[in-house]
Amino acid sequence: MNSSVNPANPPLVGIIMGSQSDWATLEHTANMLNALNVPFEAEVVSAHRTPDRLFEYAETARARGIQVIIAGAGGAAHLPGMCAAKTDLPVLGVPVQSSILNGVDSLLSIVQMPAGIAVGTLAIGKAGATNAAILAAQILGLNNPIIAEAVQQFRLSQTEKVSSNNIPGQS
Ligand code: RP5
Repeated sequence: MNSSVNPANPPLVGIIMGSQSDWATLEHTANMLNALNVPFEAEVVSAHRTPDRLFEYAETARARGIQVIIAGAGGAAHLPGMCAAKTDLPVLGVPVQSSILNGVDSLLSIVQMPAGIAVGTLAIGKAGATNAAILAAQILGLNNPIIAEAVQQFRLSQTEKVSSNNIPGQS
């Protein structure tokens, strides 16, 4: 799951997830970052099962060149909030669609941060995972015109797809 990091193009986004089982969701984040040519790394870091690893990850991320962290977790999803507590980098939280409560548990666990520590919370599942990548690219694009242009091109192509998409039997 660890992305192969190109030393000439070090990761700007860190994707972390609470379990290997979250990859089916966070894979959509990775796919969109790849589509936008944003270098990233991806790791399993659990708030509950590997808390020391989480603290180390969050505390060292900025020094390693990471500028935005995307944290996905399901159920009692403390990963994004605990990560945000240990770094001043922007943290985007992706609620994974859990099997028992359908991801509403994940969403509420991530979104209801107490005032003072911020997590930007996305939608449950694939849409949130995809949009987390786009939002991360937009944040990076504030200081990186190449990434800003990639986001712009993606939006244009998306608009064109909708415009040229005839409804079957109606054209
Ligand atoms: C959370 O528990 C993970 O983020 C995952 O969504 C959920 C279930 O994990 P597994 O039991 O599949 O490892 O910590």
